[in-house]
Amino acid sequence: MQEKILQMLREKEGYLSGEQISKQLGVSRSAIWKAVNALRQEGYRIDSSTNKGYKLETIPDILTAPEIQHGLSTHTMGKKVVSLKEVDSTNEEAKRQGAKGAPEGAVFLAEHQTGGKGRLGRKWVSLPGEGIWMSILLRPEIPPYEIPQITLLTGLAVCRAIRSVTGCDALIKWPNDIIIHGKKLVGILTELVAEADCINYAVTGIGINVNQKQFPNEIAHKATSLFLETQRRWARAPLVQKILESFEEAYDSFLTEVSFDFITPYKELCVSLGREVSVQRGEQVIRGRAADISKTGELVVQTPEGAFYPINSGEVTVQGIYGE
Ligand code: BTX
Repeated sequence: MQEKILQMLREKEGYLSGEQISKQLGVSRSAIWKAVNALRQEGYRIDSSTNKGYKLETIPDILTAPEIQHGLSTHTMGKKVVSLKEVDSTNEEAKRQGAKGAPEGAVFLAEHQTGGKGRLGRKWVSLPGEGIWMSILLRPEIPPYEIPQITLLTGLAVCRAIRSVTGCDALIKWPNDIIIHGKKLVGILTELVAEADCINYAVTGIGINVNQKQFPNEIAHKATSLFLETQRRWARAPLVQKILESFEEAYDSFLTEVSFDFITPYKELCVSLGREVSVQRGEQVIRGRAADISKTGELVVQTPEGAFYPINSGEVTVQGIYGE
């Protein structure tokens, strides 16, 4: 009922009378009062006047299902939204729910992650309220070896969404970081639950620094936020919506179009190309120039001797951009 009242208040420009709500929803005035107070607790500013009724004045910066789904134009992504105050990791939550049968496109968000994860066992700093910590559950019918392409595709979709909503010059550092002015704005972690030749489900986790004014010492030199880049706060729900829309478009094309080419636009936004890079591959370190990205998403490194190495995992350090 709370959601229905919120929807009615959104649609009404001025005041909406208690009588009208009561008639339309078939509920008592006191039930309406209770629901309005619950919405206020969530941060909605709702004015009430004895003669005129209720008026929605401001919407809080929260990542709840109603805020994300209001006006969302996707057909699958975000049709189920689970919004948590605190969780160990949204990727872990998505995997737990994936095991219980949660549908493709389910989105898991948290205000605070107590155990936010980066790649290779690293930590992702996910303090409360200022960022977007979200995971999307996917059930793609593709062989497991194609999953790295989903990571690249997510990077492209998120980068495009950030550029379109904020106008920032966000770029992609292969394979999965989004950076602005050489500092990390977004991290993406894709995880897979699969048998040898088929995927049970995949989870793509996206961490975006949005309104942080500062970072803990250990990452302050390499992390940035949209606030630090633009000197203004950003509402997070519209950004999540744009990401889901942009991701769905790319993901659908990837799954259905035989010759879908997302590598060309990816390359246009990829800051790693043309730079000197070094790649740790087991004991070996390959040094050279990032010459290209292959059709299947590998970074092609050309050594000074002229040899080409396609790299599909491992740690790449790009000169002039933070390393790990
Ligand atoms: P990564 O391994 O490329 O990056 C982790 C490294 O980035 C850390 O070692 C640290 O140096 C730096 N770092 C940590 N936190 C931040 C931050 N907030 N901003 C900038 N730099 C940072 C990237 O891993 C993948 C991160 C995915 C995070 C999402 S959040 C939602 C989902 N749930 C979850 O547990 N992980 C994903």
